[in-house]
Amino acid sequence: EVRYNPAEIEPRWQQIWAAQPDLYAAEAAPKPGETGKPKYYVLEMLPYPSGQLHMGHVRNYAIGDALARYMWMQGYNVLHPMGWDAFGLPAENAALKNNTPPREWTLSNIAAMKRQMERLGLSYDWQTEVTTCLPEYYRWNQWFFIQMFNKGLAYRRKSKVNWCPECATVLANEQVINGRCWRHEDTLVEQRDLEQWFLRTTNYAQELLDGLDKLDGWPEKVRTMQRNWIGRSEGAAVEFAMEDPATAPEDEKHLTRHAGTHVLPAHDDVKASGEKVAVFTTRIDTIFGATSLQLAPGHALVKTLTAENPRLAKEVEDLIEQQKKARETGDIGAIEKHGVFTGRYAINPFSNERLPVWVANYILADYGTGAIMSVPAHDERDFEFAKKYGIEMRIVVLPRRTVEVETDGPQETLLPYTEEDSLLINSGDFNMLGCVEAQHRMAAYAQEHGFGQATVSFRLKDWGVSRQRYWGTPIPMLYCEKDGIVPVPEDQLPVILPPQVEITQQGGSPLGRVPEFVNATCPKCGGPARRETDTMDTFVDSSWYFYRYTDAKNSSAPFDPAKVAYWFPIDQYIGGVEHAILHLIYSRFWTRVMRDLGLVKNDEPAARLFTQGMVIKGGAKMSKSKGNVVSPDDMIARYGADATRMYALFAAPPDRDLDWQEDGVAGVSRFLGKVYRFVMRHAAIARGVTAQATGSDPASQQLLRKLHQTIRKITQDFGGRWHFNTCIAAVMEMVNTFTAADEKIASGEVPPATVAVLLENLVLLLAPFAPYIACELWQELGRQGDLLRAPWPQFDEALAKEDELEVPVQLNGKLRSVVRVAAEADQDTIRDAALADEKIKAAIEGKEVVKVIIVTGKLVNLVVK
Ligand code: ANZ
Ligand code: ZN
Repeated sequence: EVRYNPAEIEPRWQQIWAAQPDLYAAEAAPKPGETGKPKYYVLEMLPYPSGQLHMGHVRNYAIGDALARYMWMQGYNVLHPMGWDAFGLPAENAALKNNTPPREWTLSNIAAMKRQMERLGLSYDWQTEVTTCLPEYYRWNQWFFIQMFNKGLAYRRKSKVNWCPECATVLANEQVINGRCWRHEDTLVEQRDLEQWFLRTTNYAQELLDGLDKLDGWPEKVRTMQRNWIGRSEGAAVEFAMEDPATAPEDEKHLTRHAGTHVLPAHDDVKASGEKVAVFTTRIDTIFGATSLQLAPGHALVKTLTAENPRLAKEVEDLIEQQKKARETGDIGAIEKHGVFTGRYAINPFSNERLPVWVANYILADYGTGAIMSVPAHDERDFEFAKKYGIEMRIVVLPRRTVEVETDGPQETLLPYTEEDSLLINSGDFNMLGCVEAQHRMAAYAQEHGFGQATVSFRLKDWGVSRQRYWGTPIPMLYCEKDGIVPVPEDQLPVILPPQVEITQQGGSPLGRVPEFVNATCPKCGGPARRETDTMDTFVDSSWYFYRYTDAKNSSAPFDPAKVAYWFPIDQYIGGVEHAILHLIYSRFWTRVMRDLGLVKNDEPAARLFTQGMVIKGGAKMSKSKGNVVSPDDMIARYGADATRMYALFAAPPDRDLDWQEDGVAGVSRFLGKVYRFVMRHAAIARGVTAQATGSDPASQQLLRKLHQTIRKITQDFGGRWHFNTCIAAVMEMVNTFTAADEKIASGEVPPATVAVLLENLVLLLAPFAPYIACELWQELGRQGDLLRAPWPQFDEALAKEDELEVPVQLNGKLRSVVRVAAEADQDTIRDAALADEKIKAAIEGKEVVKVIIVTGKLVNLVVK
């Protein structure tokens, strides 16, 4: 008998496919007035060209490929592209290690991985390939950067930034995970003061948040992660004037802790110093309960205060050190609280009281305003702090019941009392208001009097995009002594990354050591200018690459807006959940920037997002360090690409983690062998015969029923749950049913036209999952035309319907009726049918059914009293 030999079949089809460059090419958008096919853009996240695919890639692409093939067969015009996220640090590390230039290393990795993708039989249109490290692509990063600069969306500022000593570069906030580098799990990120370029993601914070509500094609967990990352808080900003220390009461003019624990009404002589401290609070309603102000150690005013006070300076140093440590261990929220009284007071604009001003390690410099009013009676953290330092607590909010009935109750035991469905007390004109109403009124009052207003605070920060690295897009900016920051004129783009750059481990941007690169001419004054030597974060590249696929060869614009208007939004995006915050927020931001530049009409890049589970081995994520990596090449060599991909879909539902087991791949390979032999055994019968379900004999009926049930299952799953594991299991079951009928097929008991139906459809159902064997068998069946565009089989409900059985129903052993149920009905269904039968209902009227005995498919006996 013939043997299934993927090592022979697969390379042959690779050659056939490679000779047809348009095989997977999308059709152009229909011209106005034409109605084309409906479009479908299916996209898998582009890989970093590390040198070889891992199983996570294989799984991701097997899902996308099955979907793309299915949608073609459903008659859609499908765009299914692939590209390379080709800038980034590993290329520089490899250059250091092997002395290969990053460009060569990257391009040869791309070639190797592309070969692997071809071997896997993935249906990409390589004519739209995008490689982000090539000037054809990155010049548009530069162009976008200049557009953003001109709109004030790209700006340069000195600030505290995250620095990974291992990467020797700055990282965006999104790239710091629990205080560590996203690339180096064990490397603590440091804070440095540097001049950096930022993109104003915060301009779109509200829109990015609101947009999530409409993204119902995205997993809820991703939307929740983004909501938390954006972190919107409604509250108020309130300005406190600093008291002029010269006017402070005599006995408080020394720095003691004790002095800083009490709140006193400001007396008439107290004057403001002119300095102001703004606080951000979500609970302005508790402002009469504020008993201190707390500044972050990094707050601007702290610098002024410590300048005059070395003892304070020393203590603040300690606080900074503690914050740094806490950041490193990951959880600054759980920091052990410490603080120091500054010796100064501020004036509460609502109560006209003097609040001691402290510096505390639990206040962050980069959230809100970097300063808070501390309300120990109503905030957990403030409570803990005040208890430690003996700072006064003041109750200004209490449960309605307590306020209205038991005013003299033991209120202290309630503290900290943080509920908001309560009433204000001890709050001047605002007494007896509910908290929420008080928040509105007090914010309005602050605004009226010019010392505050309602505001919204976001956790999201602007995106720091400067990287002190070589292998990235040069930032297209010039520094002129006369004209300051000047963008490179657009007709001088791209600013080419110089090929010969010495990469060393020493600090500073490698481009800074290339004088030919650095020294430039100012386009405004013609004088000498210095080029920016930082490069862009590689997440810039991936923020818009999927737009470029629609028009990858355009040399005069990033893309033609008409093409993007046709293809966008992406209908289905598939990738790893690890990008939920990074790439998926940046690309939502970039889309909005492009929209506001008039380039795209869509607000969101992708209508639907699917995040597949991880591939694990022996319970752990596959990784070099764990030594449990299974190479796709090995699997392909041993079992073929079809079996490898099909196993990746079969072993688990696609959203769950998949435990890779080689036995399983072997099992799928055996199944494909069984399919191959079955089809080859009967191919001669079907060849030259038009498929038509003519057989009305029971054998044909049973086979057709199984076929149509399987078509129905797979069709429904593609449209909904994507449980490809159960789809493939259903095909396996169907093949078992078919092979059990081998003799009836061979003997002609099943008519040839019906055999043709079975074989043809079996091949069609396999096509999205195992394209090589499907193409091979399609040819063996003598079917002409491209399997890729063959219509997906339709299921016929009538044919799929199970046969019915007649089941006799007895009462106390005597036959009383017969009911019809589906052949495979379960016991409950059969019992319900018996009890619902009219004759039976009449016969048991007024009696009690004490027992129901069912012999499945044969008999029901009701025992009645
Ligand atoms: C007074 C107050 C009283 C507060 C009260 C809360 C309860 P979210 O929801 O996270 O936005 N806060 C403000 N800026 C801070 C900073 N830079 N570092 C640490 N804490 C800061 O939290 C806002 C609340 O967190 C603010 O409201 C402030 O404390 C604190 F009964 O102000 B609240
Ligand atoms: Zn100039």
